[in-house]
Amino acid sequence: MPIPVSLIGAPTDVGAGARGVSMGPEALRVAGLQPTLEGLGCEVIDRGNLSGPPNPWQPPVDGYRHLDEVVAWNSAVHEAVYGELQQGRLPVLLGGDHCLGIGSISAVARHCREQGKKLRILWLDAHADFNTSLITPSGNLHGMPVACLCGHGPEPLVRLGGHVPAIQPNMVRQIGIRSVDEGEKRFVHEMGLEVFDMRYIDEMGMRHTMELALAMLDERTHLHVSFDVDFLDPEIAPGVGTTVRGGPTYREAQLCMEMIADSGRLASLDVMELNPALDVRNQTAEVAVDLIASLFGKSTLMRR
Ligand code: Z70
Ligand code: MN
Ligand code: MN
Ligand code: MN
Repeated sequence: MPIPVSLIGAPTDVGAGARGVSMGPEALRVAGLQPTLEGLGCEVIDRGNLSGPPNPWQPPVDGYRHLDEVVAWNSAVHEAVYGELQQGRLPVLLGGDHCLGIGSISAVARHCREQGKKLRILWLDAHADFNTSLITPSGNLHGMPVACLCGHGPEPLVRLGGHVPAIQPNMVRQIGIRSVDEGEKRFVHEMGLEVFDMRYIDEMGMRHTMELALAMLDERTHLHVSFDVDFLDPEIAPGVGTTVRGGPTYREAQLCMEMIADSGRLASLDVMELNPALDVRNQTAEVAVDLIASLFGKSTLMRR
């Protein structure tokens, strides 16, 4: 049976520190996301783009930049993702900045509670995105979604899915992390987040890392992947707001995606922080589409 996939564009950069990720959804479409997934046997509907307030480009207030706009966009994302899950479809959120992971994952968590499913979240990112208003160096909400989902953040974002907190830290596995702020580092440790940082991947390899990140999944597990494109090394993915050196190579990233595909549990996906304004001839979007193909089961040979 073909996998029913729904593409949902969320063209905004209200949570980011640089303008341009609002163009991410269209760049992914131009790079051929829909035909690529169809070529792998998925049944794909492109729902088009959500709408929301423009980016007012204001300084932070009480530790948050553009909080009202971020709430409006996340509410729209929450309803859209929840609607697709209720119809038995696999939502692919095309960002947009990573603050939208709050709307997306709170919807996934709500669906899992209602369906009695277990939830595992793989957070592929250069950043831990675990800041709060008290420790953020920037006030940018794309640096705070994991903390918000775990119940630490502004009231309207923390209760978006109706259940506080939306998720438990032990549902999350972070992979590829290499840029964490000082206060954020302490908070990650305090909350006991499971982080496979780049040092771990260097020492143990991507294969071992993914075996652990995907350990103990079963047929009741909903696997959500939140893919921040800055996870990738800037050599292959220059088109992101903040490049951070020392990320996974093309081959490491492919293996990561292939092992997720092999788990057979992928049930929702975010593709975030792609910035076409900083890209070179859409190459980062093309790399992202390549990797998403692997995530949906593209492989070189027949697998046993
Ligand atoms: C920093 C902050 C960030 C990008 C997340 C950076 C956050 N930790 N940047 N994704 N591109 O401002 O909170
Ligand atoms: Mn479901
Ligand atoms: Mn991120
Ligand atoms: Mn990031």
